[in-house]
Amino acid sequence: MEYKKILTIQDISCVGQCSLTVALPILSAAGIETCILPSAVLSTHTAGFTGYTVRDLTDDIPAIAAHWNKENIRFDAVYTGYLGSTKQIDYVKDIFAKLLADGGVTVVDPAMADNGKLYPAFDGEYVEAMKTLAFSADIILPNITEACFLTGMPYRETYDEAYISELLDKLTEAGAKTVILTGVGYREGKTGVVVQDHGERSYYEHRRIAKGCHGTGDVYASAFVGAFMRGRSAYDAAKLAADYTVLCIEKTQDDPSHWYGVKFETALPEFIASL
Ligand code: PXL
Repeated sequence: MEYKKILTIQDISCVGQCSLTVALPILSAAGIETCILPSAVLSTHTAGFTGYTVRDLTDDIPAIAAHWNKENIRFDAVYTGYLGSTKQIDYVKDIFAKLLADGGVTVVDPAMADNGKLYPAFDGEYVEAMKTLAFSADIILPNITEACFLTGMPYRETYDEAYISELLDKLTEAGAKTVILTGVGYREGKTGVVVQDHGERSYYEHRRIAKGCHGTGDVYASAFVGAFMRGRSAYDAAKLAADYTVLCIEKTQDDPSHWYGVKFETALPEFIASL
C-alpha cells in the first residue's frame, strides 16, 4: 500500500470532538500521513456551547503555505472542513493550485449548515465564497441543507427521490464532480448517503439513530477521506464511513452527559479492521 500524505484545513475546537481533533486521529488511523493547517483556534465548537473564544488564523495562512512551497512540499490530497472566513476560502483555493501533487485530489466538506440553517458564524457572503470552492473540488460532501445553500434549492424536511435527484442535478449543473450527499432518508428509521461518481448515482441506506449528534459530519467526512485515500471507490468509502459513524453514535447515545460530540475513539478498532 502506497504511503499517502494529506493536508487537512479546518479549525481546532480544543474541546468538542469536531474538526481537526477528529480528522487528525481518524486519518492517522487510516494509515495516512496527516498534515494540518488550523484555520482558527476555538475553546470549543459553536454548536451548543456559549461564550467560546476564537483566535482567527487567516493571516497566518499565506506565510505557512509559502514556506511549504519553498520546501517543495506537495500533498496527495487536500481536504477542507469548517473554515473561518471568506478570505480563508481564497487562500485555500491558492493552496489547491500550488501545493497539490500531480494527480492529487481535492475534497471539500462545505461544513456551514445543518437542519435547514447556517451555523452561527456564517452569512450569505460566506455561502457565495463556499460555492466557488466546492464547485472547484474533485469531491464534495454536503448534507441536504448545505446542498440547498450551494444550489439555491428550498430546504425541505420531508422529500422524495425526485427532490434529491433535482438537488444532485443542480449541484452538477453548477460544476460539482463527485458528490457524497449525506443524511438522505426516505423511510422511517432509515437514513443514508447518495453517491454520485462519474455520472452514476447509487444509494447506501442504513439505520437512523434518532439522537442527532454534533461532530458526526466531521467523523463521516474524515472516515470517507481515509478510506478513499486507501484506494476504496467513492461508494465503498461512503459506505464504510457510514457504518463507522453509526457505530460512533451507538457508542455515545446512552451517555446524556456526552451531548457535544461522539466517542469516535472507541470505534477506531472497528474502523481500522474495516479498511
Ligand atoms: O463541523 C462542525 C464544526 C466545526 N468547527 C466548529 C463548529 C462546528 C459546528 O458547529 O462550530 C468551530
